[in-house]
Amino acid sequence: MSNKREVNPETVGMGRRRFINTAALAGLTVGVAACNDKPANAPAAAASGPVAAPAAAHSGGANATHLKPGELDTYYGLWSGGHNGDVRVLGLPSGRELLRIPCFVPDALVGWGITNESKAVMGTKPDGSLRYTVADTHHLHGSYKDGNYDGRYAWVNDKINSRIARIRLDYFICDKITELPNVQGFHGIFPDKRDPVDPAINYTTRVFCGAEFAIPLPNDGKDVNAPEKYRSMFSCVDAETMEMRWQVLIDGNCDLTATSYDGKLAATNQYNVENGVHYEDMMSAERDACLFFNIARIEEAVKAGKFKTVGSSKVPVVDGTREANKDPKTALTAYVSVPKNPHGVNASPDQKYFICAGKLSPTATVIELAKVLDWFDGKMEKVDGAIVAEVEIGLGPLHTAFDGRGNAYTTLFLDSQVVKWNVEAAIKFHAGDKNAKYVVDRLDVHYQPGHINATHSETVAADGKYLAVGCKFSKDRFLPVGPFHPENEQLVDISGDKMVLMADHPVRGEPHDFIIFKRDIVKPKQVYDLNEFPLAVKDTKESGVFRNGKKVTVKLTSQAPAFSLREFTVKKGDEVTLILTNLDKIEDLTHGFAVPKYNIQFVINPLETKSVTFIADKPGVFWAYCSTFCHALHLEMRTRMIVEA
Ligand code: CUK
Ligand code: CUA
Ligand code: CA
Repeated sequence: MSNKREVNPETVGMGRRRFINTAALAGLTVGVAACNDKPANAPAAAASGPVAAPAAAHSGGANATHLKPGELDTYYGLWSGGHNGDVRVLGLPSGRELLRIPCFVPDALVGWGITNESKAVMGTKPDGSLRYTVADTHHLHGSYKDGNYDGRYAWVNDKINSRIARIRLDYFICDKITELPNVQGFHGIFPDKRDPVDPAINYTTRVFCGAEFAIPLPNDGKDVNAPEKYRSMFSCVDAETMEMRWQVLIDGNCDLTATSYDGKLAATNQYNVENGVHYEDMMSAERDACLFFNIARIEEAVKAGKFKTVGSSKVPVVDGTREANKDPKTALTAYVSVPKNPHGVNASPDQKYFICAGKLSPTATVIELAKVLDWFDGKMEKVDGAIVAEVEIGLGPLHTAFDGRGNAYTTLFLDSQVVKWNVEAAIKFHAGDKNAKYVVDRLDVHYQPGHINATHSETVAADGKYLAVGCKFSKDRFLPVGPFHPENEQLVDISGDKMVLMADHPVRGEPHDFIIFKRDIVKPKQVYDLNEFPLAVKDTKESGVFRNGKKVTVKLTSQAPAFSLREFTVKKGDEVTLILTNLDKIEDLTHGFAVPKYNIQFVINPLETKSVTFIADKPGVFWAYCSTFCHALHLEMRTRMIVEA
């Protein structure tokens, strides 16, 4: 019997690969007719052949994905969780999920959104309830030092409510969230890699954020029916304080974001230079843009007071529109044209190029950063002179990764492939050398790939070992589980000339972007420091019930298998703040605290302190118990909360 899932041909009618291609192309209407042309260097079977035979399983050797019991992975992966609103930590090459880091939305396992500390990070309304309970994380990037990850922080966006979250990579927790003012659809995110002016600052101090949707500024109910007045902005957040530094008013929209290694440039691809409100309008122009920001000049303008503010926000907004930036010598922005509705923008590890994928155009556009700087210096007349290649690579190109050996790997959404192409060969081809074979290899993936990333891909340390591909559709690759399919994260060995598919991993929807780095980049702490927590109950003797009118503070500690208070009593109607410190300092000795009928549950790691505040509105006896298995007497680890009527 075959181990492969049976598929009823009647419900499919044709190869699934072809089916989705046809459907996707139909949805894109006539504007993408150009996409039907076969890419120049494409092998004959590439564009829309029948379902490909699965690649042979990768056998043995250093790159096997199967680790022996007890063996550790060699790489970490940080994955965005899409509209789960979380961040996931994977071990690679095994693909094992090690942790989910809650940031924007509540998480019942650890009590994120339940404890006072997490609510303070997430943001609350005046009544103390959470301001938002939904989020959509897409893009996640780590902090840099000397062009490589330094393992301090990662940042992730929330597209729904335009928030940026920071992850501390010492504890793998979210410690700050900032809501960007006056923007919607915050999508692309990228930290800078050094300061554009001060060479001593060779690490991340800013994070750039691209907003996709244009809105009236301010969005206060005026101009709602005047879409020609809607505008979008590019934002800069301080990496340390997480406060807004500045914003740039732009023409068109932002999508993804990239930064140069010298700190001088940031960019966003634009798919809506048309400022369209409907998709037909957004795809009416033949070319859109990659919009460059001159960081040093923007900050000089802010310093010189050449800015406005919008609505109640105090954040300086400089003018980055086309009209105001025609003179290269003073321009803050430069609009390099890129074919039809480009998607990603990615910085090559040789520090020279930004690459935009065409999406509705079967091309990749290579922009040389030195030439963009030449334009800003008045040394090049037309900014489009910075385009050094625009080559056909396949249908529906979205995102690009790098191997550090001069090759780029771009996902082809419509072709369900990854195309490996050589950047310098593409530049030669574009310059007229028609013998330059820039497409090196193609690999079928399953199916409809979006993001792609390789080990240390967007750093100077790109090592060309593994490539992960986020496939949006899994279709027949896993046991059926009803209509809602998992996605398929595929791992590819890129250490040789040919890409080799190594493994499929079902994932809960919907990861977008991710980064992969060597395990020695981070040194996670196994136990908290008591001093991280201002409320810490540092000694069991500090435990007790402390009353101040109707406000009651309950302080307790945990040490397996007991809480320091065997019971505690409050009165109906009291506002109770319960502070719990776990005084166990042994690695992996986590306790939990769950209170029946009061909707309280959180975990408490070694030497961690958490607090909750609630109204004791239900009289009775409530067995608060340890919810995390910690000890042979775990079930006995409880305390009685007595609420007197
Ligand atoms: S977008 Cu998801 S596949 Cu948000 Cu980076 Cu391209
Ligand atoms: Cu403490 Cu279970
Ligand atoms: Ca467009």
